[in-house]
Amino acid sequence: MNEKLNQIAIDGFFLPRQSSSFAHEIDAGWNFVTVLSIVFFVLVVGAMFTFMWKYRRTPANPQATSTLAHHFGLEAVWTVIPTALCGVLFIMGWKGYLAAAVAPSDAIEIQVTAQKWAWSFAYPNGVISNELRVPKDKSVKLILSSKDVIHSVYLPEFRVKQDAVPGTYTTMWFRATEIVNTVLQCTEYCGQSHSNMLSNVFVMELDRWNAWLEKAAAADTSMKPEQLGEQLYTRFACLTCHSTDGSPRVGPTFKGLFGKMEACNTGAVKVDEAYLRESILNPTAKVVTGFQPVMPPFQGQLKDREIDALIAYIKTLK
Ligand code: HEC
Ligand SMILES: [Cu+2]
Repeated sequence: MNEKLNQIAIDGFFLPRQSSSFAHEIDAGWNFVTVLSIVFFVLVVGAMFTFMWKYRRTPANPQATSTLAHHFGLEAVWTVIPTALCGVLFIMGWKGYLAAAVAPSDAIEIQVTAQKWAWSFAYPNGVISNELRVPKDKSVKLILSSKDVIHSVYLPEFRVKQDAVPGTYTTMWFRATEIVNTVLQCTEYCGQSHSNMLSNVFVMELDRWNAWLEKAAAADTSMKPEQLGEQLYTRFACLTCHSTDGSPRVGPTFKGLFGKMEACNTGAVKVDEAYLRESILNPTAKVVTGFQPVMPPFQGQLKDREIDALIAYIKTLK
C-alpha cells in the first residue's frame, strides 16, 4: 500500500513546506526559540571560557580566586531579561494555541477514524475514503476518534498534530494555502505496522474537490459488488491484516477462504456467506485457530451493501 504514497517534499533546511495558514506563525515561534538558544549558548559558554582563561592559575598568579559576594545589579539583569523573554514566548504560544484549538464555525467537517493500521475519512456527503482530500483556502475541521488504541494525526506541512483517542472525540483544524500532495502520518506508536499507518493527502481547488466528492458518491452506488468490495478492502484497511495471495498476516489470508473448512475456537466451520458476515461484524464470535482476536468489529460501520460487496470480493479470491 505504501508505493502509492507520495514522497514528502523537503524544501526548507530545518522545516517542511509551509502549506497552511498556521505555518508562518508556528515557524516564527520555532525560529525565535532557536535563535534565542544560540545567542544564550554563545553568551554563557563564551563567558565561561573567557573567565577560565582570564583567571587561570599561572606562576605569576598562583593564588586561588577570592570568594565572591553577591552582585545585586548583575543578578537582577539575569533574572529580569530571561523572565521577560519567557513572557514573550508564553504570549506567542498562547495566541497560537488558541488559534489552533478553536475551529472557525464555517469549517468543513471531516470525520477521521483511526484503527490499527489505517485511517478512514468520512466526508459531509457520506463518502468514506482512505485518502484525505481537502479544498484549498477553506477551513477544514477534522473530528478524530479511534477504534482501538491511541493514534495521532500528524500533518507536518500544515503544522498540526492531534491524538485520536478511543471512546472520545478530539478535533483539529487547518486551512491549506497551496495545492500540494503530501502524507498524513501516525505519530503515536500503535503496534506492529505503526510505521505503515500513512495516508495520502491532496489539497485541491474547491470546484475539483466538490466534483471528486460527487463522483466518489456516485461510484459507490454504480459499481459491481466485487469491485466495490475490492475498494472497501483497502478503504477499511482489511489489507493491513489480510492478504489476497495466500500469505498470513496478522489475520488469515482471504485467498481460497470461501468454501473451505476453517478451524475455530468453537470447532470447525464451513466458510459460507453467513460465516463471513459474522466474522466481519463480530470477529470474536469465532476466532480462527492460530490467530489472536485482534480484529476490530465492523458492526455499525459497514452498510449491508458494503458487507455483501466484501463477501462478493472474497469469493473471487480462489
Ligand atoms: C487489525 C487487524 C485486522 C483488520 C484491520 C481486519 N481483520 Fe479480519 N481478522 C483479523 C484476525 C487476527 C482474524 C483471525 C482471528 C479471528 O477470527 O478473530 C480475522 C478474521 C477475519 C475473517 C475470518 C477469516 C477466516 O479465515 O475464517 C474474516 C472474513 C475477516 N477477518 C474479514 C475482515 C474484513 C472484511 C476486514 C476489513 C473490513 C478485516 N477483516 C479487517 C484481523 C484483522
Ligand atoms: Cu497509529
